[in-house]
Amino acid sequence: MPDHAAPEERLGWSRAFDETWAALGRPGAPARVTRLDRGWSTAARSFAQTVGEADPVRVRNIGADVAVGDWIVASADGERVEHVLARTSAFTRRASFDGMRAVAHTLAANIDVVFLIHALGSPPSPRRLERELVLAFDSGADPVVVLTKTDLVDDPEPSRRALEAVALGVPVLLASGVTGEGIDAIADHASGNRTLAFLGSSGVGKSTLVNALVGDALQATSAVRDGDQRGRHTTVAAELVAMPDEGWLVDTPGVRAVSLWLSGDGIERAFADVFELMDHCRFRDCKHDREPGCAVRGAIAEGELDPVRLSALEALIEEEAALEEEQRAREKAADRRRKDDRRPEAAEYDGMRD
Ligand SMILES: Nc1nc2c(ncn2[C@@H]2O[C@H](COP(=O)(O)OP(=O)(O)OP(=O)(O)O)[C@@H](O)[C@H]2O)c(=O)[nH]1
Ligand SMILES: [Mg+2]
Ligand SMILES: [Zn+2]
Repeated sequence: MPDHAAPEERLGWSRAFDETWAALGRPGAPARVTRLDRGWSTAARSFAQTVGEADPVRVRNIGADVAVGDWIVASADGERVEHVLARTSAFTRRASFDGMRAVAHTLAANIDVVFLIHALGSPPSPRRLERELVLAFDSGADPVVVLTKTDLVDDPEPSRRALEAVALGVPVLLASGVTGEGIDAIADHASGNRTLAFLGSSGVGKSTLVNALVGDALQATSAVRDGDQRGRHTTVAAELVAMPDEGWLVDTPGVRAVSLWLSGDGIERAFADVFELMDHCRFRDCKHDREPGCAVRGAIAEGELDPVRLSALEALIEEEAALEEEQRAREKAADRRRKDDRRPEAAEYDGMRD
C-alpha cells in the first residue's frame, strides 16, 4: 500500500497496482472508477466515497480510455484523467454500433470473476454463451455461468445441461433474484475482497441479482417484454458497487451483441474440446470436411459433437481473422497519422450499449 493518501485496500487495490503506480513515480492519489457518464469518470479514493458518505472524485476522460473498475490518477488540477493504471483484467468486446471500424469497448476492468448471466423462462442460448466465454477467457478474469430466474420453471436441469455442454467445466450456478437461491454461492466469490462483474443480455436479471447481493434496491430494474422476454435496457451505465461484507460488484448494461475483440487464447480455451479432437485428425492440415480419418467428423457422426458447435467455432475464427486484418490496417493508418501530426488519438466512449 502506498503510505500517503493511500487508497483503501477495500477498494481492491493490490500489489500489481502498487507496482505500476510506483513505476509512474507515484503521481497523485489513485482512485477507482465507479461509474462513467458522458465523458466523465466518477471515482473513489475511500470507501466512504463509494457509498455516498463523501463526495466522490469527478474527472473528465478526455483522451483517456477508461472503464469502470479502472484505477486512475487525476491531473494535478483535478480536471482530467492523467493515468490509467495497467489493468489486471478487462472484459472487452468490439463496439457493435460502428460497423466500419474495429473499436474496442471495455465493459469492466480489473475484475476477478466474470459472471455470465443467462435467464430461465426463455430457451437456453449456448451460442451466446460460447461467445461470452471467449471474451471471458480473454479478459483474464475467471468465468462463472449463472442461470437465474429458477423460480420461473419447474425443472431448470435441461437448460443447465444445454449450457454445461458448452461451458466445458466452467461452473453453471442456479440462482434466483426472487427466492434468493444461489445468492450466497455468488457472494462467496467476493471473499478476499475481489471484484465481480455481471454480464448478459438486457432483462436477464443482472440488477436484480445485484440488489439481492447488496440487500438493497440499489440498482433500478424493470420488467421484460411479455412477448419475447427482452429487457428494456434499464441499466444504462456500468457501476461498481460495494458488497456488504467485502468485495465489489460491477453491474453492466445489457449488451445485445457479443462481438469478439482480439487477444489471447479465448477461442482455444472456450472450444478446447473441438481443438482436442482436431489434434487427432489423421492429416495435420485436415479441413474437417470430408478428409478420411477426421476426428471431428467422427465425433459428429458418433453424436459426440454438435455440428452447430463446429460451425460456431468456424464463424468465430473467421470473425477473429477479419478483425485482425482490420486491426493491422488501422494500426498502419494510425502510424501514418502519428507521423503526420503528433497528436494522440482520442478514444472516448460512454454510455455505450445497443
Ligand atoms: N421471476 C423472476 N424474475 C426476475 C428474476 N430476476 C429478475 N427478474 C425480473 O426480470 C426483469 C428484468 O430484471 P433486471 O434485473 O432489470 O434485468 P437486467 O439484466 O439488469 O436488465 P438491463 O439492466 O436492462 O440489462 C425484472 O422484471 C425483474 O423483476 C428472478 O430471479 N425471477
Ligand atoms: Mg440492469
Ligand atoms: Zn479433421
